[in-house]
Order: sequence, then C-alpha cells, then structure tokens
Amino acid sequence: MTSRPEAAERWAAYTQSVRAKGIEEVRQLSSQATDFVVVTDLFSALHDTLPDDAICVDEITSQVPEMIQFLYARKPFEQYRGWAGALGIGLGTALGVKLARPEEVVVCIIGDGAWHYNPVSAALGFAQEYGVPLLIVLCNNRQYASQTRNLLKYYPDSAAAREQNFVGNVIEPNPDYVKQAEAYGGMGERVQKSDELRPALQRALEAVTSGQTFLLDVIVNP
Ligand SMILES: Cc1ncc(C[n+]2csc(CCOP(=O)(O)OP(=O)(O)O)c2C)c(N)n1
Ligand SMILES: [Mg+2]
Repeated sequence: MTSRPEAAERWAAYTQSVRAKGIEEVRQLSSQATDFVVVTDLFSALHDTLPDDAICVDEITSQVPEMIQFLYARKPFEQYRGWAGALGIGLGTALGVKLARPEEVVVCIIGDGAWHYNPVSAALGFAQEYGVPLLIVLCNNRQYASQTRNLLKYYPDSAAAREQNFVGNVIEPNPDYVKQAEAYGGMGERVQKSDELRPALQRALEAVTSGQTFLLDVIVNP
C-alpha cells in the first residue's frame, strides 16, 4: 500500500506538472492569441480579482485542471460543483447558494455547452424576479470540447476520427449570450482579448455588488 507521504509527494508532483504544463501552454498560446483569452489567464484573472470570500459554483468540464491550478491557487474561495455528472444544474445551484449567502459574491463559472443544458430562461427569470444577482462567467470555447476528446480517446478508429467529422460538437453560429442576460434585466460583456479581461471583471463585480446579474462571455482558446 502507498504510504501517506508517498501519496502526498506523488500528488504534489502531479499538480506541479499540471501547473508547469499550463504555464508553458499560456506562453505558447499567448503568442498566437489575438482573438481569444487563454483559459489559464481567465482563471488567473478571477483568482486575482474576486474578493477572498467569493463563492464559486462551476460547471466546467475540459478546463478543470487549469481551474484548480489557477483559480484555487492561493485564495480560500469556497467551491461548489454545479454538477455531479449530469449537466444542467450549474445556474440553479448558483442561485441556491446566492439565496443562502446573499452577502457574498457568487460566481457561476460555466462552459458554453453546459449553458445549453441549463434552464437558462427559468434561471435568469428567477434571478430577475427575486433579485438574486449572479456573476456568470461563460467559458466559451465554442464547442463541446470534451466530447470530441473522448470520442478520439475511446473510438480512435471511428469514421468520425478518420474523417475528422464531429457532428454536433461545435456550437455554431455562436449565440449572443449577453443578450440572453439582458433579456432578463441583467448586463453583460463579451471579452476576447486578455488585456480587456480584468477591466471587464471589475465592471462585472461592480454590477453584481449593486444587485445586477452580469454575464461575462469570455472567448477562450478552443
Ligand atoms: C445531461 C448530460 N448530457 C450529456 C452529458 C455529456 N457531456 C459531458 S461534458 C459535455 C460537454 C460540455 O460542454 P462545455 O460545457 O462547453 O465544456 P467543454 O467540453 O467545451 O469543456 C457533455 C455533453 C452530460 N454530462 N450530462
Ligand atoms: Mg465548451
């Protein structure tokens, strides 16, 4: 059986390697990033900008390693996962947390695919009707990336892999998610450059602390 110190050492080595890989990816991706935000930059910006007592509710899939390494790096944010395998409950969970903890900033960090599984109208309508403002950070990679990844992993010899034809995995045309928030009295912004991110996050925080739901649609690397 592995001893506890051995397990801790192995875990530390693993997390450090994820972080090192993330930093290297940021370095490489940043040089090409003209119209997207590198996802590690998004989580770093959230880490630096959110107040220490912010509560994060996530419904994130393929970017979980980056989220753990860069969002939860050195701050004591409370974390809830908005799902337990089945997508569609991130917004509802975040609303529940905000109702229970009205004084705190509650951030719902959600994939663009996960967004489509959520009862968006009901959730945004509830936020509006009952005055439950959320900061929603949409991690918009314009696809169900994990599905393509898993298809290639488990069915490498499939017709889809051979023909690089992943029906339904791309979310196109890309909807105007900000307008969805606006339809229910909220605000929002789309961000696709790293240097626009932190000022937009500040505006988002001001909006939610003054009682308004804010959707930050962040175009991240595919
Ligand atoms: C109800 C339900 N249907 C299907 C799935 C399978 N599933 C897991 S992750 C995922 C895609 C999520 O897309 P997104 O939130 O954009 O994350 P990404 O894969 O792009 O990281 C799907 C469809 C699921 N988990 N739950
Ligand atoms: Mg996605």
